[in-house]
Amino acid sequence: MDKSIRRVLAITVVLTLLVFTAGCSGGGSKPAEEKPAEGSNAPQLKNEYKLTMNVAPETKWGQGGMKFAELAKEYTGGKVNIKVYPNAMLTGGDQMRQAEMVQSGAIDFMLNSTINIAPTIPEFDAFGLPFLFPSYEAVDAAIEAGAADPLFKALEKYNMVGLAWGENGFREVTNNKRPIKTPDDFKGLKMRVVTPMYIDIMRALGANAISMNWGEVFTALQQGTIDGQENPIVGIIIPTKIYEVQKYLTNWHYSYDALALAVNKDVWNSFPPDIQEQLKKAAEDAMAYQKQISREGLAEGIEFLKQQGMIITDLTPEEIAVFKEKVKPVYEKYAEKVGLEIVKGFEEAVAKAAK
Ligand code: X2X
Repeated sequence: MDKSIRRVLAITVVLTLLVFTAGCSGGGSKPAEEKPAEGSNAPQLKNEYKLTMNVAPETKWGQGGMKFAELAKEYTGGKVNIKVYPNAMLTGGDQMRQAEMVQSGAIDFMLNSTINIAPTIPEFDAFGLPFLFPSYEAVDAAIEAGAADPLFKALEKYNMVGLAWGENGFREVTNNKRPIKTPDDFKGLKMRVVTPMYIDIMRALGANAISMNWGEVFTALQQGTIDGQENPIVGIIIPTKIYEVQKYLTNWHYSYDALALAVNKDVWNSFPPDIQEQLKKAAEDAMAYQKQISREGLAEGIEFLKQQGMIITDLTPEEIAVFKEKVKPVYEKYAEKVGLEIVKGFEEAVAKAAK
């Protein structure tokens, strides 16, 4: 190669290197926003976070989900935008898959019944154990005493963080065949439930248990594919008009349904401490509101159901004791799955509240 050409090439290489180095060092004037330094507190927020829930926005549960999104936006000064996806639409209506999808990070948040979480995390059957809670006071006392803390701890093992407890409510049974007063009245009824614990309860009572996603229940009741279902009065039965397709309701408070407001752990860890604090407060305030509206108006609600033509059956403590005795083996089986230490924590808080 000619000497002069070689010199030109060498100079070009040196100049190129100089320009490149200057570019990389930022020259002092370039903003550093493209790549925040390691350990920087600059939040890496998404434009939108997804929250899944199994029900329509009109339900009390649904209103709680909407409230959380609203308060999250307000308390973070507009930094965290949560979009609520109702009716389990993100899992194609498969209500038991929502927890898995939050675990994997495909969905960011869930406001989910412990029933739908239990197939993934067995500890979550604790709240619903048949006839564990005699009243809302007992529920509040158990949460206050920290009985449910091991459930949020279990969530962490599944890559999720629990933010607050909400409430679907006490589940009451409805059907189209006859008033239910004794276990015998369940004989042969086609009862829709969700998970194995509830299938076992219905079978222990002599019913024909069918697992079905919530999205299909109204039509199945209407068409007579199933005879009955069980859900809370104020939270679900009234707002979703179940009374239009059901004749009989028994007020037996057999299972308490709690809601967990939870978030994917990696998403949670991506929030700086101030945003975490604001979101935690949004969760607590939204769930306090959600519980309040779920408990209001029960007496009026029952009157309304009667006006709609439903026959309401109330049970005496003695009549409830008969059902309780009948499902005791199911209680014991699932207490084992939940973990006996955890169940003991609940039982002790309930006993203390009764004093
Ligand atoms: O499926 C139900 O019955 C519902 C709406 O209560 C739950 O998601 C557990």
